[in-house]
Amino acid sequence: YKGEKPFQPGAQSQYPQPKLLEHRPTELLTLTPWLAPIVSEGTFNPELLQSMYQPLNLTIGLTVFAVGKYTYFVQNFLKSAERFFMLGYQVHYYIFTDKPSAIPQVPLGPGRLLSITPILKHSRWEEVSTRRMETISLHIAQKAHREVDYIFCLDVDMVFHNPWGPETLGDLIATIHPGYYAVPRQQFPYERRHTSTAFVPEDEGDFYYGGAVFGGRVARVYEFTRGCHMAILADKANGIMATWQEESHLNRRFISHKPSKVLSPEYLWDDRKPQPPSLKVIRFSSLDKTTSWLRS
Ligand code: 2GW
Ligand code: MN
Repeated sequence: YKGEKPFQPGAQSQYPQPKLLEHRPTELLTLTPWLAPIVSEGTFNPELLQSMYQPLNLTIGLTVFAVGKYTYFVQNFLKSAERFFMLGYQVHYYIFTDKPSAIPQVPLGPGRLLSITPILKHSRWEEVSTRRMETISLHIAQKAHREVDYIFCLDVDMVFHNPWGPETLGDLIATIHPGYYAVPRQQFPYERRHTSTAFVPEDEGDFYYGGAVFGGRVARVYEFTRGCHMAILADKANGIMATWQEESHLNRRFISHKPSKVLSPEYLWDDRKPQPPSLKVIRFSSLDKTTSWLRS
């Protein structure tokens, strides 16, 4: 940490006492079998976390890709991030795009920076998707490791609707996919072909995680994205592309390299789905994209 003042226990004493024997904070599971917290509304005290993390003077990186027609999403993504993402912290947005001139100017709050990195547009969309792990790992090694403490890697076809704060910080962060949180693992859309390095047998797996939201301490995200990239390269050498591209590899890797914290689907929702009663807030959600014009 580039830390300054340490947390003073006396500074924030006015919060309810934690009770071992009473009060389930949420209907959702709050702890994985490997003792990683599962973050959802009610499991944490935002003011307390704020008073603990604010003095650490952290910088949070955020990577997004906007290639081809997806530059369309950048404006609303950034506007909403300026309203809700890590307010009161230093934030560094990293936008990877084939068309820097198409990135709109969005006014940024104090302590918030944006840099644009030009990348090539690959002809097949699967390439765009699988190159993300490579691009992120290289960018961390070359630049971001010096500039940020934590980094999140997000899809751009999404918007923030509610606060996203220091409760999301941890060594290695995975997010439960909104489509599969109530589904038995046999039905997860893992890669099921033995010939892929992303292969997961029927009786393995914890949660199905979304490729649209992962992160952690910058060094851990480097290892993670590099590991995924190596697995993608191995598949490529064997002429195989995993069912859900890098999302399949991400899921494979999170089985052997467990996340230290898991974000509930509050942090990765889908606007086309109604909000279930078990989710108290939706913080980050994908837009209903008309795939016809975007993906053609
Ligand atoms: C993607 C699919 C088909 C055609 C184009 C693209 C595309 C993606 C593109 O033309 N330009 C581009 O910048 N992207 C970036 O990749 C963009 O940041 C986008 O949010 C991200 C993932 O593509 P997306 O959002 O269209 O795919 P989803 O929402 O179905 O993504 C899930 O599955 C993907 C694997 O195919 C990823 O793992 C993703 O993280 C998942 O959320
Ligand atoms: Mn998406």
